[in-house]
Amino acid sequence: MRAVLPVISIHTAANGDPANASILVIYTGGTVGMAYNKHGVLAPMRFSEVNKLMPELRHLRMRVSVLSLPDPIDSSNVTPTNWLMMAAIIQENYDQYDGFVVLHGTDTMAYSASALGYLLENLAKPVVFTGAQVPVGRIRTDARRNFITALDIAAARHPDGTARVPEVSLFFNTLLLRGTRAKKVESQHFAAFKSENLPPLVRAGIKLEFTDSLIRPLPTEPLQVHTHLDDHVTILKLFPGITEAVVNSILGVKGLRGCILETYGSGNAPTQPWFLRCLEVAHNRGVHILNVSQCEEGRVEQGRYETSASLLARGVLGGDDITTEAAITKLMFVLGLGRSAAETARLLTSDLRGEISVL
Ligand code: ASN
Repeated sequence: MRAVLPVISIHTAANGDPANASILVIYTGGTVGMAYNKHGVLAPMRFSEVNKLMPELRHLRMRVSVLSLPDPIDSSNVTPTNWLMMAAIIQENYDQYDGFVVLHGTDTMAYSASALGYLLENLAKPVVFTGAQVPVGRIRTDARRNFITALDIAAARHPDGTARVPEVSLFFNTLLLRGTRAKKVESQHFAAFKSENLPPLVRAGIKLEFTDSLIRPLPTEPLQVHTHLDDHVTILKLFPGITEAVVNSILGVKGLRGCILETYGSGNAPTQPWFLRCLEVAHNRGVHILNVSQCEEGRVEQGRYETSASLLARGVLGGDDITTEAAITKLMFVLGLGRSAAETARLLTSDLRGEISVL
């Protein structure tokens, strides 16, 4: 049983304006809240320190409460346990808030936003991930703008009071992207995230421009928060020259249940007999293999070329236009449901949270 985390700070509009929304911020760490430590490297600060650097929070017309993970992390250290904890926090606080903002490091933000997308089924409120490339205490920080716009998006409602973006999303620089579509593409510049196969849900300029037709509709069923992720999974990225020993050792991992096979172009892979035999052996052992393209744009079309027809014949599943980030977390989620092999394969090839475009 997880200890309930205390709310560590609450801001309400300083000028006495009535709050027009109530938002819970979950602080996990990341550059957004880092400072240089005594060794001269960036490390996460506690939110009490971050808070002092963000006096703006008092000027928003919303009530902002903040929870922090017990030990804020660089997101390179994030684990499925952290994702389950974030989902549980949202479940515990779901009725008390209009929306949620997750402050997170950029390195694995697309993985975390994807994982939360799957774990939070029938979400009717916004969950917006954001972070920064430059820490909040630095003059040229992008933290303030990202954080404040994410709060605005989490608070945005239609005239009938329903949320404008009732899904897990990721805001960065000027774009709100679906969590299961986002990818970190930049480590130096501010425009760090892209979604190649789905346009942004919101563009933030002088105004917030919502593209309502792309935003997921409100669910008709109540929120269901899933509590299992199976980490018996791997990613096998192909490259010319990959050897049988490498493929065998990856697919032969004891207890492996699922593999993302990162292929070329529209889902193509070598047709050498040793390679196809490795796949066949893994498939016969019950390993689910999902074919995801190394290309950022476009989609897997198994059977278009001879080099992908051979995969189809060996039980490899087509990942359509899914990102690797959304695919590996989908694999953990679907395997965590503990369904039959046929149902697992059906779910892996179905659109669960807007992560693929079904043609
Ligand atoms: N290493 C940092 C993290 O992912 C990078 C960042 O947040 N910009 O936590």
